[in-house]
Amino acid sequence: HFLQNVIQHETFKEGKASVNFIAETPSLFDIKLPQDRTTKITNYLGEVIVNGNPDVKYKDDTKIFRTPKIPTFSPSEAFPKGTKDLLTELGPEAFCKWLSSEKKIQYTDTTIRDAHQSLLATRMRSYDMLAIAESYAKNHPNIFSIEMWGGATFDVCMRFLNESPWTRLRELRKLMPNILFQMLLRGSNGVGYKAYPDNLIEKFVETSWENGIDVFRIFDSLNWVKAMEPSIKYVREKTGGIAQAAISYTGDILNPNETKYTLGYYTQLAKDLENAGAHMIAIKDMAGLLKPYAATQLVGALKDTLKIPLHLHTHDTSSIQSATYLKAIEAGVDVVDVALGGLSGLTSQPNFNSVVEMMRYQERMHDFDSKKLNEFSNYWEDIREYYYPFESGLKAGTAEVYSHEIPGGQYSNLRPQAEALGLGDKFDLVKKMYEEVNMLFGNLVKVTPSSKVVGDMAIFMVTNDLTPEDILDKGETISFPESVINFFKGDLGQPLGGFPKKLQKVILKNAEPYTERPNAHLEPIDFDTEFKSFKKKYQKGFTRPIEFEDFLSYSLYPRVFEEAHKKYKLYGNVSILPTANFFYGMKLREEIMIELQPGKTITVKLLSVGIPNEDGYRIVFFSVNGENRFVEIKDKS
Ligand code: 3PY
Ligand code: ZN
Repeated sequence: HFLQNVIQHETFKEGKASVNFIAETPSLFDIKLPQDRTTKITNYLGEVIVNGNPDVKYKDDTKIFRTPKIPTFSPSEAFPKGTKDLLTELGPEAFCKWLSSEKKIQYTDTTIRDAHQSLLATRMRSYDMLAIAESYAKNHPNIFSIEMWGGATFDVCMRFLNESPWTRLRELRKLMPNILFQMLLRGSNGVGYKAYPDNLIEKFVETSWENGIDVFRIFDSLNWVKAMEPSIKYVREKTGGIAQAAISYTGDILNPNETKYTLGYYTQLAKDLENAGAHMIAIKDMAGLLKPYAATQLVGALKDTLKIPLHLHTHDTSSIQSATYLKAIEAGVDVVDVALGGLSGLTSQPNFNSVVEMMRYQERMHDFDSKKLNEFSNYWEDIREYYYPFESGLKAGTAEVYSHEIPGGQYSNLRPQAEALGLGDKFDLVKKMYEEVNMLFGNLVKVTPSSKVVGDMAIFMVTNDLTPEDILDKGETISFPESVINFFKGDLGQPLGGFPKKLQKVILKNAEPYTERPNAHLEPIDFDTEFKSFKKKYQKGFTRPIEFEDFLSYSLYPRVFEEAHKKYKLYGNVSILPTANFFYGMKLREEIMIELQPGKTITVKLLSVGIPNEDGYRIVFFSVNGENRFVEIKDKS
């Protein structure tokens, strides 16, 4: 390193180095030794041991974790044929014809996307998914699809888990090559909370397919067909995958006084999406509002209207959604979304294991090995324990959901968001305000990101002790949250029936709203030039090659990527750590195995944690493969 410093020095390169060059150039002695992977990972462990994981707000030191058991499978046997093989063989159109002709009810397993997004604030790590992936794909190859990507998982991967979402996708794909992979795409909002340039969405769709996504569930947070059309087109033109367009369900079609979100509204919306080129339609019941008898009507009407297959998604917040599935299955729905028992129910999806049993010996039964399926449920039940700080606190189903209409995926986030602002005790008020804000805003479809706007406003109003009347009367003097202002400007598109005009004026003050697609205002990305400079900037000092996928992550979430990149430089790949150690560090004398790469495993034992020295640093001693190592960690307490 010293020599490298010498030969790279300008004076030396120009041939001007005198005999005193070394003595006169102290910077030659600035030697940065490359940190090896073991040093980085022990630095991470040391940091969490001394200061905790900043994402863990409460730690229970008495907690004893059970050992999750992976159901047996044969590693040497080939993967049995599944839906992914069928899609490759048939292509999307013929595949969907096959699906329509299938009598058996089909299942999408949402455990590793929506279930943990809705129960555990999206914190599930790849480590726990990868451990079970091959066994699952070999034991249950007859699953229609695995929802495993998109929605909030994309940014949470980088923001809180120090992982690349792309690596998760590719690693899972290798271990589950036979079953369709499904993602949730927020149409023109990609996997973010705002509109992005069209050509970014196009590249994102194409690259997601190349990395392993097959089924793209496309929705818009205001059910605006115009905002979904480009994504449907990109899936059709740039991939061999399935464009599944979603109608987001709100209100109650059974209510005789409903004038906005009626049965006619939904069937027309679905027809428009079919005409826009969707291969399939999904009913996206993000809050779990579709009651059993409403399902009979809605599914029946959609089956009569559409030529393409129909998929139903719900959340079991009220605890009666398996009855909705029963009615939907009777009415002819093709696929339903379920989560494995241990991560099902409440704000998550209905219980896969139990729905399979509900259908046993019935006309549309789809056979699964229940004993094995229950073992997978038990695996997730054990794994879930690691994530206790992220539980939403909801203990039982609640009929309140029919009033506040908070989506399952938002519920598990809204409470911590409220708690962080000191509103933990006022969560009841936040839920009530959510309902009032919805009416104030004109009764919206509420799903990411429109649901976040309503949530932000509700929290803002509770914090500042404001009523809807205050907003209308004194709004001119109030500075509203940024997401609310942007929403009323038209940044998320146009809601059904338009914006309430008076309120829009109050919120926007003098700013002018627009009515065309928000993406129309955005400059396209020049991928060639921008990726080149991105690579140059971020490759420096980075131990893995920067890839185009990183550039997409950066384009969607620049600041989040930047932070994740810094942490990666510091700690390397922490996704290889067992989950308990990632969140809670290590206990004294605990010994763990870490697989640095396939075939290279190290054993790390925590020997001691010193008292802080006068500068506040503690020495943390480990034994790594029998050799002593220490790291110095600043105690931030
Ligand atoms: C998401 O967009 O993340 C959702 O889960 C919406 O329901
Ligand atoms: Zn959902």
